[in-house]
Amino acid sequence: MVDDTIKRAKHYRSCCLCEAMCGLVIEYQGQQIHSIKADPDDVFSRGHICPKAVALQDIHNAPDRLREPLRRTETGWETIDWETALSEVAKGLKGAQKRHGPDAVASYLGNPNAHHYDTLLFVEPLLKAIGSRQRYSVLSSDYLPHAMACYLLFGNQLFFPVPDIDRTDFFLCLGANPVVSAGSLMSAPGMTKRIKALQQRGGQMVVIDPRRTETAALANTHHFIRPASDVWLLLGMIQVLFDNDLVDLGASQSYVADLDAFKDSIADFSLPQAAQQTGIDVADITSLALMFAQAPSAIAYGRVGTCTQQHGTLTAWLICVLNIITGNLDRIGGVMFPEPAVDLAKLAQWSGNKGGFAAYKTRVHDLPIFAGEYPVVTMADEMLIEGDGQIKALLCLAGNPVLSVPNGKKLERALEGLDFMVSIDLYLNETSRHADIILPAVGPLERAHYSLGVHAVATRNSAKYSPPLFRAAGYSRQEWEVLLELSARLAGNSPLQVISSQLKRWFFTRLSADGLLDILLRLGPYGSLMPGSKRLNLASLKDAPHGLDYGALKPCLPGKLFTKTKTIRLLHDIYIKGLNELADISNKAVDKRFDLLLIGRREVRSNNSWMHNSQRLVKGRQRCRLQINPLDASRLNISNGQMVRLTSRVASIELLAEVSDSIMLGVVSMPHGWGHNRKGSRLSVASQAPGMSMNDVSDDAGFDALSGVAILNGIPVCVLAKDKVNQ
Ligand SMILES: Nc1nc2c(c(=O)[nH]1)N[C@H]1C(S)=C(S)[C@@H](COP(=O)(O)OP(=O)(O)OC[C@H]3O[C@@H](n4cnc5c(=O)[nH]c(N)nc54)[C@H](O)[C@@H]3O)O[C@H]1N2
Ligand SMILES: Nc1nc2c(c(=O)[nH]1)N[C@H]1C(S)=C(S)[C@@H](COP(=O)(O)OP(=O)(O)OC[C@H]3O[C@@H](n4cnc5c(=O)[nH]c(N)nc54)[C@H](O)[C@@H]3O)O[C@H]1N2
Ligand code: SF4
Ligand SMILES: [Mo]
Repeated sequence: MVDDTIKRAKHYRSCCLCEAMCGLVIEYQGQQIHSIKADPDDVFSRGHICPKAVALQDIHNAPDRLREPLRRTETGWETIDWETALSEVAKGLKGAQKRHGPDAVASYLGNPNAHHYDTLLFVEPLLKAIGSRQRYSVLSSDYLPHAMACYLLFGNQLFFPVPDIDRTDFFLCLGANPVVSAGSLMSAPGMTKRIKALQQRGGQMVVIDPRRTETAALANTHHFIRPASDVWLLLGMIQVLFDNDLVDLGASQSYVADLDAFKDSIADFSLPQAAQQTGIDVADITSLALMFAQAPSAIAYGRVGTCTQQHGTLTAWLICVLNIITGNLDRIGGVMFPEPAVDLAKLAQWSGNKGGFAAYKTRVHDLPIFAGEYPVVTMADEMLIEGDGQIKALLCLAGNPVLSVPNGKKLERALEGLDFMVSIDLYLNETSRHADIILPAVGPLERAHYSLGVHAVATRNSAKYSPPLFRAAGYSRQEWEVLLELSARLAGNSPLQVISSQLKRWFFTRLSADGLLDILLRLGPYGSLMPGSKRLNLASLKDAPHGLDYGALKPCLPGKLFTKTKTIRLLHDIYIKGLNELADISNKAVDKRFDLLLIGRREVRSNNSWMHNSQRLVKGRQRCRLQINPLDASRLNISNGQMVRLTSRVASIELLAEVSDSIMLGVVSMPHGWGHNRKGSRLSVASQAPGMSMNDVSDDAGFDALSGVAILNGIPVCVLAKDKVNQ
C-alpha cells in the first residue's frame, strides 16, 4: 500500500549491473518504487538505459532475496543470527586450514564484485587474512588474456587501453557485441547512437563475429569468422601492413622497444594461411588491413569472443600490437588510457598486485598463476583430486560458478565433497545451495555505489556517487562490514596478528567504506588533501547527483606506463611460445564425432546467471535457444522450434533449436547463465522457465594453456534432432 501522506521523491543513482554505468532517476514514495527511468542529465550516460535497470526494483522487492543468514541442517535451511553465522564461517574455514594447511581454503569472486567499490576495497584484506594461494575469480573465465597483455606490454594488469569511440574514424570490433552488452572494458552506454555518429562523421565500423550480431547489423561491414581463428586474421593483417610499408608507430616510436624482433617472430605466417583458417578471403583481409592503417585514427577492439577461446592469449596480445604498430595507441580516436578519479591501476601497484606470474604453477594441469590467481578451469579438479594442497573449503563471494565455469556439473560434485562452504549472495541459487552457511548481501538499492572498477575502462573521465536509496531490511549488513568482520575473525592467532587485526577492525569500522573512498578521491588527480579545498572529495561528489565530468581521454604515454623502463616491449617469451605452438596447429588431431562449434550469446534482458528471477525480464518466449544455420539444420533434419540434443565431450543437454542465417555455417550459439532447473534453489521466477546451462556442456579440460583462460567459445559439439536421438 502506498502511503499518500508521504511525498513522491526522486533519487538519482548509477545502475550497478553492467559497465555502462547508466544514470537513473528513481521516483519513489516511502518504500514504494514508482518508476525507474534514464537520467537525461547524467554526465556520463546522457539518458541511456536498458530494460535491466527497470528490473532493479524486482531484485529489491523479490520475496526470494535473502535477508538473514541461513544455515544448512539435515532437514533444510534455517535462519540464524549474524553472530552465529560469522562464527560458524570462521570455524569452518579455519578448521579446514588447521586440518589441511592454508591452501585448503579457496575463494571465488564473481562478476558483481567488479561493480561495488566497497567490496573491491575490502576483499583484498580478507583474502590476505585467509592466506591461501587457491584464489579464483571471473578473471580466468573472462578477460585474463587482455589483463596479461596489459601487464606484459604496459606494466599493469589493470591499465587498460580503451577505445576512444566518439572520436575514431575506424572501429574494428572482434568478438564483442557492445550494442547488447553495453560495452566491456569499454564503458560506453548508448552504443547504437555512438556507432551511428561514427558513420555520420564519415567513419566505418567492421565487425568480425561468427554470428551476425545486433552490433554487426549496424556496422558497415560484417565478416563471419571461424571460431577461435582471430589470431590468424590478425597475423594476416599485420603481414599486409609490413608488406605495404604501413607500419608506423607514430608517437610511440620513442618508447616501443622491439619492433624488428616482433616482425621476425611472425614472418612465417602467411596471408593464404590466414584466409584458410578464418574463412575470410585474402582480398578482404588485405583491404581490412589497408583501411585500418590508412584511416586517420582507428581502433582494434576485442572482447569475450576473442578472450575465452583456444587462442585467446595470442589474440588479445595481437589486438594491442595492431593498435600500437599503426600509431593508434594513446592517440585521439585510437585506444587511450582513462584518468579515473580513483586510479585502480595505481591502487593495484601500491597493494602489490599489478600482475605477474607466480614462481609456481597449479597443482593440476600445470597452468600459470597470473596476478595471484588460479584459473577457474582447475577449480573442480583442485577440489576432487586428492593430495597436498587440495581444496577442502570455499568462500564464494558474489559468484555463481555452477552456471558460469566450464563443466558446472562436475563443479557441483566437487562442491558436495567439501568440508565447508560459505556463499555471500542475494539468493539461494545453483551455487549457494551447496553452501553450509549463506550470508545475505544487501540489495542493489540498499547500498551506496561508486563504480571504482568501471571508471578504469570508461570512454570518458567522470565520477559519480550514489547513496543508498533504502535502508537494508531485516538483519542485513553492508557487504564491506561483513568482509571486514570476516577479515578480523580469520586473521592468524599469534598475539601480534590478533592485535593488528583488532586495530584494523577498529580503525576501518570508524572510517567506513565511504571514509576510505573519500581519502582515495582526495588522493586522486582531481582531488586535494587540503582541508577546505574546492577540489574533488566525497562531499563535493555527493553534491553532484548527476555526476562530475572530467572530459575526454587524454594522451598520457610514456609517462603513465607502469613498466620499469617506461618502454613497451612487444615480444615476450609467452607469446613466442604461443606462436611456435600455433605454427604446429595443423598437425592437431580433430575429434570427428563433433562437427559443430558452440559459441556463446548475450541478450539485453539477461545478465549472466542472475537476472532471470525478474518476471519482466523473462516473460515471453523461452530465450535459451540453440541458433543453428539453415544448411546445418537441413543436413541434420532440424526444424525451427524443435527440441534438439546438444552433446559435447562432457555432457548432453536438450533445448529448442532456432534456425537462423545469422549464425555461420558449422557454428551453433546459445546463451550462458540459464539452467535454473536445479532442485533446492529458491528462485521462484527463474525456475519457471529454467533453460539449460551452456556450462553443463562446456569442458573444463578446454583451456588456452598459455594463460589458463577457459574456452567458452568454439566448443566442439554435435547436435541431433530429438526424435532422432530416441531412435
Ligand atoms: N559459457 C559461458 N560462460 C561464461 C561466460 C560466457 O560468455 N559463456 N561469461 C563469463 C563471464 S564474462 C563472467 S563475468 C562470468 C560471471 O560469472 P559469475 O560471477 O560466477 O556469475 P554471475 O551470474 O555474474 O553471478 C553473480 C552472483 O552474484 C550474486 N550477486 C549479485 N549482486 C550481488 C551483490 O551485490 N553482492 C553479492 N554478494 N552477491 C551478488 C548473484 O545472485 C549471483 O549468484 O561468467 C563467465 N562464464
Ligand atoms: N545484456 C547483457 N549485458 C552484459 C552481460 C550480460 O550477460 N548480458 N554480461 C556482462 C559481462 S560479464 C561481460 S564480460 C560483457 C561481455 O561483453 P561482450 O564481449 O561485448 O559480449 P558477448 O555477447 O559475450 O560478445 C562476444 C561475441 O563474440 C562472438 N564470438 C564467439 N566466438 C568468437 C570467435 O572465436 N571470434 C570472434 N571474432 N567472435 C566470437 C560471439 O558471437 C559474441 O557476439 O557483457 C556485459 N554486459
Ligand atoms: S546498460 Fe547496463 S548500466 Fe545501463 S541500464 Fe542497462 S544494465 Fe544498467
Ligand atoms: Mo564478464
